[in-house]
Amino acid sequence: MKIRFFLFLLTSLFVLTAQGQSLPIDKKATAETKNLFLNLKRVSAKGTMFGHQDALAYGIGWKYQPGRSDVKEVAGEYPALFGWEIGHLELDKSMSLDSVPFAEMRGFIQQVYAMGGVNTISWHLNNPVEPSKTTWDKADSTIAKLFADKNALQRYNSWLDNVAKFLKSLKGPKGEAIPIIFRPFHEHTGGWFWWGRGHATPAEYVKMWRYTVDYLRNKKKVHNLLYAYSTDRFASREDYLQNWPGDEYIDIAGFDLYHRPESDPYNQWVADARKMVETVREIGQEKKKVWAFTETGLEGVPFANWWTGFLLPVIQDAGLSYVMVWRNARLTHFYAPYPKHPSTNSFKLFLNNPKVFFEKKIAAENMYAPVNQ
Ligand code: BMA
Repeated sequence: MKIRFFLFLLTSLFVLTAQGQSLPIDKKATAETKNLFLNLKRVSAKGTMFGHQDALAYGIGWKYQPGRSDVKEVAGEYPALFGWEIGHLELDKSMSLDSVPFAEMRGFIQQVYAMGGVNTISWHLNNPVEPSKTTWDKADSTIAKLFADKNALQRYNSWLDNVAKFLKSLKGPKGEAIPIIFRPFHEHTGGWFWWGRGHATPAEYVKMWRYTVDYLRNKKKVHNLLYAYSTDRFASREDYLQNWPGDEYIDIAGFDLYHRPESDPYNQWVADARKMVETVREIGQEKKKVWAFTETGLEGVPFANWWTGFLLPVIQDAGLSYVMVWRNARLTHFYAPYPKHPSTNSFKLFLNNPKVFFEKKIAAENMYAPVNQ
């Protein structure tokens, strides 16, 4: 009896420790958010979700037609993960910088949640020190200036208030908050955003990140977020971790890397991306986080075998939670196939890979239900 009790204690301790290491960074995360985090970990052992930015909002040759999605028209089903972009929410605009009305976006996010898919949000925010300047403003030391200027900081707080209000307005049928993978200040290893390399020191970046998380979580009581850190190209593990805000500030370790055959040798992207996938896997495993390929794509997908010949070798057997391609904005700027596109056959083969998850497989996984039920 005594031994059985001891064994019971020991097992409980193991389970508790494992779970303790596996919880989202927000101790007050809603039940559905906690469940999503644990399910992301569980499902990533089985396969990788495919995601598409703005998938329900528009595609090649159409805009805002209920139920439509280029991916669905090619694959017969929706992606598993959907990306949304809230740039310009901070400016009190009614639509995003990519012209998606926020009211519509809310509806799309609810639709995704209802069908068991996963939502992620990025934020190409303007420069909070000089708000008329865009996210691509390259003014140096914006973050240092922000924290040295009370008015600017107040402005940034009001931007976060807008973001918090929107995030809290995302509700499921029972009034529960819809969990969101939030991915701010992305691609910081590149120099094209005001928070990027060359325009902010690692210490400034970390300060900005922590301030943002603390404000949303502690001040605004937003508890439906998992936070994704997503670099652009990086050279090594040290490089990847240079701006890491701390294990207690990140839920998902990700990176973005586009395939640009015009500037790189044809096949270089596969080797580079694979190497980076291995690094985020190593870090994710060590730190007990989820890891993901947060943004990628080959503009226009000019290689008919891209999905199976290029993307699949990068993502396979790496425990990635998801891979997301960017938006189908127009004929000169798209990343997912649409009907009759030359890569549709390869896309269908990709979809049928047992380790690639689209909407049907992810719906069957009950991503918002408690794990072990
Ligand atoms: C870029 C392009 C832009 C867009 C921006 C933010 O990659 O797609 O057209 O405005 O992302 O979503």
